[in-house]
Amino acid sequence: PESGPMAGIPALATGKRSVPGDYDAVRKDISSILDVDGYDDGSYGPVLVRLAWHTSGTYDKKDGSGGSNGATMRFGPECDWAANAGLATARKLLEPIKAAHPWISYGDLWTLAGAVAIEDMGGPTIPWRAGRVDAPDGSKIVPDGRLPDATQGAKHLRDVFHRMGFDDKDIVALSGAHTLGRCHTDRSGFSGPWTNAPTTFSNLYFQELVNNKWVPKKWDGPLQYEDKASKQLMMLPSDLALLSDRTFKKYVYQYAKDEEAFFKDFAVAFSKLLELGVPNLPPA
Ligand code: ZEM
Repeated sequence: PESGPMAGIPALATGKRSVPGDYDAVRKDISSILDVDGYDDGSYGPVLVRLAWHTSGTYDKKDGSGGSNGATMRFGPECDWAANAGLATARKLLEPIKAAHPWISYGDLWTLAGAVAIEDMGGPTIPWRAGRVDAPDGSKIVPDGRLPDATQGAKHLRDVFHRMGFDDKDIVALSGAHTLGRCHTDRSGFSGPWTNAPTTFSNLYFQELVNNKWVPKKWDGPLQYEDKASKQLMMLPSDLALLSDRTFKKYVYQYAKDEEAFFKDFAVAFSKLLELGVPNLPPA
C-alpha cells in the first residue's frame, strides 16, 4: 500500500459532479475524507482547519487587503511562506473534491473544509457563506509576515489580531483551535500536540493550559514548553502568553471552566475570520 501523508484517502462520499451551488454535496465529500489511518492522529481535520485559518488570517482591516477571497495561497510566493509549510498536504487533499465540484471556488472550498472539519470533530456549528472568487496567478498579494509568530508574546498577538479586527476575547477564543492537531518538526520546527485528544474539538486546550506546570523543553529545537508531569503535551511561547497577560488569562480561565461559552465565542470568531475581506456575501 501507499505510505506517507496521502495514503489511504477514502473514496469521496458522493464522488460525482454536483449541481452548481450544492454545498451540501461538497460538505459530504469533505466529511468523507477526514478520517484516515496512518496520518498524524487519524484525521486530516486539524490541518484543514489550519489551511482555512492561514488563507484568512492575512487580512488587514485598514485597507481591506488579504483574507480568504482570491485563494492566493495556490501560488508563489504565498505557498512558500514559512508559515504555510505543510499546508500543501491540505490543499492537495481537497483537489479530488474540487474536481468533483468544479464550480466551487478554492477560497470557498478551503474555508468550508475548515468549518466542516470543526463540526465533524465535535465542535460548534460554524456559520459559513459562499462568495469567494479566485484570483489569477500573478495577482497582487500581501507581504509575508502577517500571520502570527509562535516565538512571540501578548503584544505581537494583539498587533496581528487587532489588525484583522479582532479583540482580546476573540484572540483567546480563536487560540482554542490548538485543542486540535499537533506541531511538526518538518513544518514549523516545533513538536507535539497540545492535548491528548487532538482530533476532538473541545475546551481541553484551556484546561491543559491552566492545570499543568509548563516548563521549557530540553531539546535542540526552538523554545517550547512541555507539561512537567507527563512531558507528552506542548505549548508554544505564544500559547503561554495567554497566561501571562491579565486580560487574556481571564478568558482562558473562563473557557477552561465553561465549554459552552468557548464554543459559542469560537463559532462567532471563526466564522468572522473566514469572511474577512470577502465582498458581497449573501445576507446571513
Ligand atoms: Zn495555530 N499553529 N497558531 N492556530 N494551528 C500550529 C498548528 C495549528 C500559531 C502557530 O504558530 C502554530 C491559530 C493561531 C496560532 C491551528 C489553528 C489555529 C503550529 C504548528 C504553529 C507553530 C504547525 C505545524 O508544525 O504543523 C500561532 C502563533 C497562533 C497565534 C495565536 C488559530 C487562530 C487557529 C485556528 C482558528 C491548527 C488546527 C493547528 C494544527 C495543525 C495540524 O496539522 O495538526
